[in-house]
Amino acid sequence: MTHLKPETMGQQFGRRSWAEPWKIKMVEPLRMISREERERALVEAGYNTFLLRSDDVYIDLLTDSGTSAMSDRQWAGMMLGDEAYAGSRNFYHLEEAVRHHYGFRHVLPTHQGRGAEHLISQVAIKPGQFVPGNMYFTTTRLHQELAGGHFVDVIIDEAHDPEDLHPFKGDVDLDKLGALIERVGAGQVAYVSLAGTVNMAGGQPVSMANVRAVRDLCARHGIRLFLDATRLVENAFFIQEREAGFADRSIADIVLEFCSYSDGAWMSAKKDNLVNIGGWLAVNDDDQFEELRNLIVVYEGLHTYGGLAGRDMEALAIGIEESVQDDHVRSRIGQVRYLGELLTDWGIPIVQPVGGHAVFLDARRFFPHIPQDEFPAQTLAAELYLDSGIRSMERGIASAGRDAKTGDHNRPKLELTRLTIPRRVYTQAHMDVVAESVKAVHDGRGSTGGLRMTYEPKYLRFFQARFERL
Ligand code: P71
Repeated sequence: MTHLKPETMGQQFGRRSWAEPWKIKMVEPLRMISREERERALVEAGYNTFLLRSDDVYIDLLTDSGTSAMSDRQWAGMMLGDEAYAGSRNFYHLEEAVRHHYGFRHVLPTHQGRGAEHLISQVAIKPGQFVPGNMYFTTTRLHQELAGGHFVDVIIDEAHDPEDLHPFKGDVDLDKLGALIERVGAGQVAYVSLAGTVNMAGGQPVSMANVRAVRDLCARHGIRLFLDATRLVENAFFIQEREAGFADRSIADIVLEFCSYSDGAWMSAKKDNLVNIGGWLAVNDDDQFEELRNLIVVYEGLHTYGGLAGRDMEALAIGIEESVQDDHVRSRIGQVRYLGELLTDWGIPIVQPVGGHAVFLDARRFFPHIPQDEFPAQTLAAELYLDSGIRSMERGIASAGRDAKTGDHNRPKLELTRLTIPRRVYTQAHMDVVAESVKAVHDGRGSTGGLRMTYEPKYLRFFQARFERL
């Protein structure tokens, strides 16, 4: 038997290894049920990973949303909750943290990201207006549409091609944006909706040069620019890594500059900001803030809690500060990249370059024999669960929903299954187990058939839809 000399990851790449900038103080046991039990659980869940019980899941890569491990400082902060109905001291800590790290003047807490999306959409969109954005996100677009807006995708074409290696696949195509303004008139554009990074494109970043150019174009036409800041910290990492002139700037500094080109932002704090629940909305304009501050009491709660407990706001204020630390972001994205590099090496089709929060399997190339109307990405999520109890998420035709006018499926170019990595939760060994399971499903791909949808809810159908094997 040949004896292989074990090498660390760093040695394999000819460099010194890096490690997470924390150690583990508390653990949560994992359980893996048998293949027969998984088969039963999957049928019961209608082949939809959203409908599985988490007790039946081994490694949970459904989402990075609300699944982070909080730090000891955040947990200590939870004990300092000031649960006053009005004017909680934790609100002022949160307000200060958002002002300091994102640079906006007015801050409102919300129960999570979509609460903030709802408010900004209601206040900033007049029925019939257009909302250009760098690729849709499910909840963002729905709130824009519920407010009477029409979403228009103005992301660069490269974003729709999983094999294109453009370093900033989240960039806005300025010609597309310019043409829209020309066509409908600046007065009919509610605002530009810019997300950094772009979730549905594979966690792809926007460059600083691009946000500056978008800001200039908006300024020339008197159009506002709002950010989806959900994963803007991860976006800043890519700017630091890839954009000339930013290698020596801190992540915190890059985030602040990026925000300075915008009029405000909504935030799902369940991602970058390292909390299990929470969000915020921040704007600079006084009048717009007055309107939002009034509307929030209808839907979320008083403007000093917005649906959060005092303790939640304290954990969030501390989470914001921890989230912009360079060593944290480097190790977080390093872990995602590690999984992506393993799969790339093994010839498994994934979205390139590997993004910030997840590795996206390209289900079209993974299962070339399954037509899009038979839900290849949903099928892949189901097969991965069957193989090893790993839970992933469909981001393809089921997520894209139906065209509001024709009623037909939207058929996105990207048919992806997302392996989303929670922050500070899993180790490199978990990543190895995940990679081996993806490989096993890939090896057996020829015999895998597609799915048929048997139940379809009206809104955001992917959450509760049910499927069966064809
Ligand atoms: C994710 C989520 C959570 C989610 C939402 C919808 C379907 C499936 C899973 C949420 C985001 C997001 C961006 C860029 C706003 C929200 C809404 N992402 N913008 O990726 O990624 O935030 O969940 O706190 O309401 O799993 P919210």
